[in-house]
Amino acid sequence: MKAKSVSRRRGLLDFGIAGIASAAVLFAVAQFVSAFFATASAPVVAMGGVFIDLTPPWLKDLAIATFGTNDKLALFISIGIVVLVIAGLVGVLARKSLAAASACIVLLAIGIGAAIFSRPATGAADLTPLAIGTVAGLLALRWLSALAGRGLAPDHALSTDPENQTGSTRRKFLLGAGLSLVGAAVVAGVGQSLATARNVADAARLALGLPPAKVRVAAVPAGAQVDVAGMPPFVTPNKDFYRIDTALSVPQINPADWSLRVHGMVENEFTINFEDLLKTDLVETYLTLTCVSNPVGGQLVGNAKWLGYPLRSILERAVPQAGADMVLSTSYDGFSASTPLEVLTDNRMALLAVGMNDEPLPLEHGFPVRMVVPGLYGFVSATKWVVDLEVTRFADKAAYWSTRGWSDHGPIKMSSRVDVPRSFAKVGSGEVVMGGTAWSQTQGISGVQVQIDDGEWLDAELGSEVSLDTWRQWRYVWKGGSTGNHTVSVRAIDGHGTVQSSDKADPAPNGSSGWQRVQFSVE
Ligand SMILES: Nc1nc2c(c(=O)[nH]1)N[C@H]1C(S)=C(S)[C@@H](COP(=O)(O)O)O[C@H]1N2
Ligand SMILES: [Mo]
Repeated sequence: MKAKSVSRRRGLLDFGIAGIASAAVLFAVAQFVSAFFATASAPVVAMGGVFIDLTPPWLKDLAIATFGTNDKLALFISIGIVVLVIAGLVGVLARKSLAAASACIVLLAIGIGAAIFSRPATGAADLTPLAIGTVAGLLALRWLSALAGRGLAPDHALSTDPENQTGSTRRKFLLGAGLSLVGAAVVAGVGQSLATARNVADAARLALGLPPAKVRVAAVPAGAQVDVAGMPPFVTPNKDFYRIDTALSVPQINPADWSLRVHGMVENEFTINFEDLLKTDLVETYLTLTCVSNPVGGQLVGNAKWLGYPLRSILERAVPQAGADMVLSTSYDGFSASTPLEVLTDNRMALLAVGMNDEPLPLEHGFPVRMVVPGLYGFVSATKWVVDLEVTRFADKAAYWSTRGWSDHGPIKMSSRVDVPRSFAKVGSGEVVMGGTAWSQTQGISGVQVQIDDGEWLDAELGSEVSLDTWRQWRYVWKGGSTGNHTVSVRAIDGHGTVQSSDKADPAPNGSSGWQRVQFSVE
């Protein structure tokens, strides 16, 4: 009686393991084959993409608030856990009926296939990796459940001597399951390197030499960087530049295949390819990008030197029709942004950018071409991997985030940040040199004030201004205070004398506001 229940529990466990190992085989084989197809042909990438697109705004905020820019890793781990549970259950089902379990796998595969097919930039051929993976997974399940079933003496058994037979057959099962898992890991790993090696975009980017700008921007004056230890650099290096997007796998676009279609409410529809874009009069500009999800005091803001062609010139060539008030830009992977036509045609330096800090755009920042627009949050303006510009009306079209509860307009709210001291820093007694950053793109920053504890607001020194579209650093030397806890608050004043709003607002739906207050202690 007791022996029987132990063997039953072990049977369930083994079949659960068989299910999980088979799923590992399925996903690994599909991942491997996907190296030869669109990136979204990999089941995990496609499922994650669908999940992101269906994520309600509150969950997206929560994910960014909790995991920051690790939100994608968190998503992959969650998908892994769900797959693990389902695979275990399917394995257990195989104990009763292999046919039923196989049917379940086929049904789940059809669901995943629908996810792959629904992704932008995939076609029917991109179902091949999943199909091959599914066949491998079904074979693995058949094999492993046969091995697991043999271990199930006496109730399932071929054997007459339960003790001996179950011992050696179980070892065979565990060996088979282990082999499947290790094999899956190896296949997935090789597939990953293969995909990297076959990344044509990466190779093309390395080989690309960008032409120099016709209009160069002056070098950043030394005074833009204030003399405070621990300040972020005035120009954010590409590798440190924040990255926010809905793309689970970075789109790989060969510039030779890239083109931008300009159409909609225009007199002259046209398409421009990369070669012709590089022949235009390129200009350089420093511009500070900001994400609408940036909380007060947050790090989703970065400043770079961009090289590109003015969007104003693109639109002059297209000639927008009367009544149009928006440009809907769409990326290769289906993201879209709604930018007021006015903002793209006034005299601010909105660019179709090809270069970032004297290099071609990094792949994850939009290679080969993206938009950057002074004064607007990225979600309504900074489309990476841009391939389509439709001149239209706000009344007729809505962009990616606007259909998910975010605003359809997104001017950046003036903000300021304390970079030094960091929250809960311990400082020595005596002078404390503080510093931070403030931005109000298109208006500029004319002042920054700090408040220590509940004291008066005092003017900070400002780093040199590089342009109205870039952030400005500040510095304040505090004479020091008594041992114990203190706070420093900061607020900015823009080029028109307007003081940064103290109203506290969360990022959704159109950007955070309020004054940052940092706690630190004097030791
Ligand atoms: N294709 C694409 N472009 C996109 C996004 C995206 O999800 N997909 N996100 C936008 C958002 S919300 C921001 S804040 C900026 C961030 O640009 P970065 O990753 O280069 O910093 O890109 C914008 N462009
Ligand atoms: Mo953003």
